[in-house]
Amino acid sequence: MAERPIDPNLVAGMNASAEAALDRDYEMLGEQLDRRGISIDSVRATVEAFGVAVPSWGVGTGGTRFARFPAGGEPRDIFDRIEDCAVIAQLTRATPRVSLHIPWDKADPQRLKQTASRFGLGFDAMNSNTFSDAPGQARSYKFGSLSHADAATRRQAVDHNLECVEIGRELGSRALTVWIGDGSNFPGQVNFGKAFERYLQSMREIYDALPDDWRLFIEHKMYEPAFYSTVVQDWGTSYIAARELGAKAFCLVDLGHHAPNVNIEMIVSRLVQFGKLGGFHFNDSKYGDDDLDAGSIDPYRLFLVFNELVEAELNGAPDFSPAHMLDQSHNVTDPIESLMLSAAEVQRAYAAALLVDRQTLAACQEENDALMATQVLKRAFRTDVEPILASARLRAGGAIDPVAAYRASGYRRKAASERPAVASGGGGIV
Ligand SMILES: [Mn+2]
Repeated sequence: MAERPIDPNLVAGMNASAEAALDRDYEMLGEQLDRRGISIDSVRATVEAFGVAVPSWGVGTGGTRFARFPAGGEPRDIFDRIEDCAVIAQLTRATPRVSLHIPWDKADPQRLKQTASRFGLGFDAMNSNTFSDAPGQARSYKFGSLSHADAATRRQAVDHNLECVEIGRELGSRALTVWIGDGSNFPGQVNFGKAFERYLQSMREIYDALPDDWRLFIEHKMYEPAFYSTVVQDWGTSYIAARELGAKAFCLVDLGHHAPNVNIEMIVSRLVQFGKLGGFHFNDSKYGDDDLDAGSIDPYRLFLVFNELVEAELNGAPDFSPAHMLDQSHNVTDPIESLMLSAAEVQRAYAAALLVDRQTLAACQEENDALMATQVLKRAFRTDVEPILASARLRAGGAIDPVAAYRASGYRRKAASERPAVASGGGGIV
C-alpha cells in the first residue's frame, strides 16, 4: 500500500458525510444520461482510467516579472516536491505521474525512484532546461542554446538534453520535452533561417540518442522569454521540426502558447490527422500567457480540445497516444489546491466530451445545420459531470471534495513548520 501523506481516516470521515448526497446526484445524472443513450458507469470508468501528470515545478510558488511572494511550507527540494505531488494524487486519484525538470530536480535516481514508488507515483516526460544558466555552467544561454551562434554552446545544450534522457531512462520515463528560450528581442538580432537550421541540427543529435521506445516532444511558444521572435514560434514550425526529425518526434500543444483568436482545437485536429500530436501542457492564459489554472478563463475551449481527442479515439487515429500534463504557475493560490482543481478541470472536459452525441453531430454537419451542430456540443458541455468525477475519485480511494479534505488536514501548516521558508525576492515565473 502506498504511503499517504494525508490521514486516510480524515478523508474517509469527510467522504462518509458527503456520500449519500453524491449517490443521489449520481443517480439523477445517470437517469438523465440514460435517456440520451449514455451509460454513466461507462463514462465514469473511462474517467477513472484517465490521468494527467503534475509538473514538479508547479508545486512551488511562482511569481511574476515584478516579484515572487513565497508562501509558507514551500518544498525545499525534489523530495518535498514529490511529497506535495503525492497529496494531489491521493486526494484526486487523477495524477499518477510527476514530470521532472532538470537540473532543478537533479538527485540520485535511485532515491528519486524509491521516493516516488513509496507514494505510488511514476515519472512522466523529462523536461530539459536550456533557458536559464545553471550554477557553474561553462557557457551562457543568454543568447540561446540549441540555436546559439556558437557551436560550443550548442554542444553544451545538446549534452544537457542527452543527460536528461539518461536520468529519465533510470527513472522509467519514456519521453523528453525539449524546452528552449531561444529567439530574439529585436528585429535583425537573429537570422531566422540560420537559427532554425542550427536548432534542427541540434535536435537531430538529441533525436539520434533517443531510445527506441521514447518520444521527443517539441513545444512551440510564441511569447516569452524572447519577445520579438522565438525559434519554435508556432505549431507550423513545430510540425516541420517533428516531421524533419522522424517518427519518434511529436508536437506538444501548450494551451497558453497561442495568440488570441487562434483556434487551438483545429490545430489539435490537424496534428491528429497527420500523426504528430504528442501531448499537452494544460493551463489557461491571463496570468502571463500560459500560467493560469486550467479551465479558469475558457473551459469551453478546453472542452472543444477534448472533443477532438474523443473523436480521434473513436476513429482509431494512427499514432494516437497523447501525453497529458499540467504546466502552470501559482502566484496567489496554494499550488496544491490549484493543481488538484486543474486536474479535475481536465477530467471534466474529457467527461463532457464523452457525452457528445456524435451521430447527431455528424448528421448536422452533413445537412449544413450549423445551429443544431453547435447545440449538440453545447448540450454536452452544459451537462454538470461533477457527480461522475466525484464518484470516480471516491471509488479510487480519493476525496469527494479534495480541496476541503486538504484544508481540513492542515498539511500546509504542518509543512510550514517543517520546511523553513526559502528567501526570495526576485521574479520566478516559468
Ligand atoms: Mn508548457
